[in-house]
Amino acid sequence: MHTATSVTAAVARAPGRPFVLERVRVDAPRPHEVLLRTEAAGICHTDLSVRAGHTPFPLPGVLGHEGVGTVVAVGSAVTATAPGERVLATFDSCGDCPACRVGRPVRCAHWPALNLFGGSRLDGSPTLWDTAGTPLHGKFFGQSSFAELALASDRNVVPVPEDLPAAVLAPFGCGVQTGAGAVLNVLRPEPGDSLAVFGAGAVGLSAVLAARLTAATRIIAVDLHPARLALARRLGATDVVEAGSNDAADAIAELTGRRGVDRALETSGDVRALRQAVASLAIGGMLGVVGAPPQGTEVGLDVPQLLDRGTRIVGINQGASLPQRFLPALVDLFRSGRLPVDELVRCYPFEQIERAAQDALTGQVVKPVLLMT
Ligand code: CXF
Ligand code: ZN
Repeated sequence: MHTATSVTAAVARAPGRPFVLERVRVDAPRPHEVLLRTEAAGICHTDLSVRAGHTPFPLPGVLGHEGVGTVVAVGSAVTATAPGERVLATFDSCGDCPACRVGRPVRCAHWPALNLFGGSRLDGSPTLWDTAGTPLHGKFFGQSSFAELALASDRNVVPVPEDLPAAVLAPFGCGVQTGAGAVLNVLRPEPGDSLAVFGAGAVGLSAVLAARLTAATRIIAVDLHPARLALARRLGATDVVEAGSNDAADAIAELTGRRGVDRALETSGDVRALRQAVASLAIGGMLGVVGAPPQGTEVGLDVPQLLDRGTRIVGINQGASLPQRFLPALVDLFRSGRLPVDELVRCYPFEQIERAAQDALTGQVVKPVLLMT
């Protein structure tokens, strides 16, 4: 017998079906686990991609991977946090594989099982049950935070200040970390460099905000929606390209005196945008890829041209972040006004999760955040 607590959660029952608020039972924490009372949870496109059946995670289950809350119980081996502390939940890692041991948790050998495909603890035990006692898939990104309680771990929670709004802190756990980390940890533009960001959603706009903290002198945002581009400009893009009515690579060539950009970041998950991003690079340029098309998607590339031009294309997971170090730094930058991610957020009561999801899908809202309390 387990001691589980009954709470309300948004259950994704089957691909293509809406979220349904249901009572679920959440397991008690095992030795390295941390139980949070969720205050807020952001919606990321990966949640919606799973729900659409494009990203594998077993359903029925509970999604949500940008949770903020207060610790209510910890397992016997937890020393990193304690009941009463407010924490941000991010991606999970095992702590024990070669990559984790050298401080590279995004390269954890168990990353897919812990964050996506597993739907349970690594040992296969369920963490959630419906009212009929049937197991539901949980542990999405080691948290499943579209619920009033989220079972995280001592490796995927980071303490956060009490005086900042939960709704603004939540998206740091995935979207902000992904966009800002891609720029600050991997692409690292040098003084005078140009950077093009494809896709002005939460990840792309976080990248624009982060680029403004570097000495890059040209920050070009590319998107289909004029409203997104207007926001990108307000947040620090020096130039914008409307991708619907222009060939983005041509427009970028034009903007850069036919040189191309030193750095590009693809956040949209659209393979046409990915090809344009490659075509927009200067000789020796580097493209970071963070936007995920449906599982199995491939893209054609002109290989001789890659060699001639010394192009670097790098996939970046979660901004290559070491969350315990990177997230507090980003939160401090927000506090001092240098990373105004509050501009991206719109809040919804938890009950309106379906409306929030629709508003994200239609592009009306950049980052919907659900408020549980
Ligand atoms: C995603 C990135 C693309 C693969 C699935 C996980 N990360 C966060 O949402
Ligand atoms: Zn995400």
